[in-house]
Amino acid sequence: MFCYQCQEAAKGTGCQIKGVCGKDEEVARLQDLLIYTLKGLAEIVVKGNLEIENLNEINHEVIKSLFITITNANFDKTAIEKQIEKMLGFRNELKKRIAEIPLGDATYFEVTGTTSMLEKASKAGVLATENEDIRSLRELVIYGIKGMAAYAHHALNLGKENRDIYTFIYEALAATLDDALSVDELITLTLKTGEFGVKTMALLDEANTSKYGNPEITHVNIGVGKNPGILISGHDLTDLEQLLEQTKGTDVDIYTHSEMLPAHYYPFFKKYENFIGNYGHSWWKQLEEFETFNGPILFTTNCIVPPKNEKVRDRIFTSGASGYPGCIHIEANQDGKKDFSPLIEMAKKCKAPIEIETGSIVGGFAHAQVLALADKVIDAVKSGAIKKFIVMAGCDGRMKAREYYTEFAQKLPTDTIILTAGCAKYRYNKLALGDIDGIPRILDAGQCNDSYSLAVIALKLKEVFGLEDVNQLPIVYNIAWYEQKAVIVLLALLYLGVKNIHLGPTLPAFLSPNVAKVLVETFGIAGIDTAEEDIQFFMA
Ligand code: SF4
Ligand code: SF3
Repeated sequence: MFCYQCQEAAKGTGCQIKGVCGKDEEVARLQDLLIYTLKGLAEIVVKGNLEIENLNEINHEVIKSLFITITNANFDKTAIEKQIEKMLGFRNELKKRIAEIPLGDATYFEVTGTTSMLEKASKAGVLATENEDIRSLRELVIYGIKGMAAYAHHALNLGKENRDIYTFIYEALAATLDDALSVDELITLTLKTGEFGVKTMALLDEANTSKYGNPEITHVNIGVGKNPGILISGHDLTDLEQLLEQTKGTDVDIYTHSEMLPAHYYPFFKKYENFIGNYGHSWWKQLEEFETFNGPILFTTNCIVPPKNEKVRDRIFTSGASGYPGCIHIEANQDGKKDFSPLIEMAKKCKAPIEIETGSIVGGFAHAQVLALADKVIDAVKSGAIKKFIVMAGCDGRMKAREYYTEFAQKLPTDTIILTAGCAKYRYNKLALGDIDGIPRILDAGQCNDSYSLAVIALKLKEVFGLEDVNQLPIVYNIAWYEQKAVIVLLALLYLGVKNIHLGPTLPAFLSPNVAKVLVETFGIAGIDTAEEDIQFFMA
């Protein structure tokens, strides 16, 4: 196996024996083959000029397949094999629809059973591209569309889709097979990936807010109640809605975990009396926190950490693109409805969660809420009470080097405001950083996709202050990344013209020295230093 798609790639270069994430060789290879299958299918769609409108089910399964391969989403070999078979079936069906045009191996290969899949995968992975710059750009695009697909999948679950996004995904997948594309053309494709990243995050924002209302300032309880609970993790709000509906009026409480925390900020979910609060921290602390939670856990998406304790594993359920061997997967029926009764029945027999902390955290600062406070914010900037906004959105991870973000937040001068989104916030969202004229010093917009909100806020401020360039604002970017959704967020920011983004705790292993150089020279991308030095740099 060879995988270098996330920030924790072994030795900063790539996982070759087993993933640091826990993904084993077979799962890694099957994920590679699933991606290769999608590339072949996309080549048929693109070269055959097939109408995207007529490919409904296939479009949906393509984005689900991409989502399955995101870091920490799906460790279930059987589920991935089934998805490969399904996508090969679609690929072969599409091939029949087009006239004879020359097509490549990805559109023709056949596999039967695990052994032949693994054998084929060994020639279809990342290292199949020999030139390291081409490989780097191809993977940058692939990781970007993985993130894009995840967000498109959530929007689709809410009944919103945009076929232009699917068209782009096919174009990008097929382009990664095209040996005629130059480095420059691949760089252009990378920026276009960012453009569609913006479109996808806007679509998901529309889907979320039109159904659940605009996030608003909310204090979220981090303590526990007396009833047994179900813990819901990941990013899918439709799963949460269904779970709350199915537990309404029962003695089973619902708690959010990690990236599901921002659900509390939406007005829609506030009516559920059994929606108690948020339990624990970001994803990588789950092994210990699931033990004390005592009840069943539902993963709607990433990030799953392979459970070491069987008793905990037996309480884990998955849905959507996520999966783990030995855990029950809750399938949606044709109308998208899921039956969560196995979790509810299990919860009734479990003890209530053990309290691991008390108090509350505040959030809900997505674009509508911040723009409602715009006058106050603008006055504070004009009076000098707010000197800088620091965007610290992104992902959290288990590396010790990430203590940097806590230290950075703690040491920031008191006339700064942190704008955050994604699970990166858990490194500082429980610090008592106070407020500036009533504006909390940490403004949490929501999940990683709500980084879109931070871009909307920046564009609005640019307009209000009459500036020509978003980079003239007193906003700096110190982003933490881990998995591929952060890649699409980064590409989206680059597309919007944001410069000088600092990215940590380490730069992606998949950036070859030449590609990294282009990003540094064109966009001013930089890594991180010590908290003190970076603060000095940002405040200068
Ligand atoms: Fe390694 Fe990350 Fe790939 Fe897992 S996802 S195998 S940790 S690079
Ligand atoms: Fe976190 Fe996994 Fe990326 Fe949605 S839950 S941000 S890492």
